[in-house]
Amino acid sequence: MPNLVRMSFSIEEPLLKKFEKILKERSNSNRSEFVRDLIRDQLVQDEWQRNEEALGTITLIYNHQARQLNDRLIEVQHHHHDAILATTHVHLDEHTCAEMIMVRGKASEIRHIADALQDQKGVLHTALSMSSTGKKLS
Ligand code: NI
Repeated sequence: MPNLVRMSFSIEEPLLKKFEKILKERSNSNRSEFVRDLIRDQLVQDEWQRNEEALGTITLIYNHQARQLNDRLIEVQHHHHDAILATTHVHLDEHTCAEMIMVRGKASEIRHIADALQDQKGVLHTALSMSSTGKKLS
């Protein structure tokens, strides 16, 4: 564990009130932990902007009865087999599927995979959760 260093900063009172309101709404948070989380969020955004190695989770919602959609989705994933770490498939109802695909690679490749999956006809919704390999977060 690195040494902890205390710091202080100035902030406008109305903004401080908003900050304290946010903290109150989060049940398990203190000021220091909140600021650390904000800094790490920014570091992750920077990793994505600089197109570094990142971790992403792509969530797909689709109707499995759409023409050859399963085959097309699997084809895209096989094309990027080196980057795809794991896939979880959940049957939401009689027709609707949810698939969560965990991807590790350059940020641009993760975005490309998400776009290629979203472009398949029959995909109802795609969400990309942008996270980090964690190497630079401590
Ligand atoms: Ni299914």
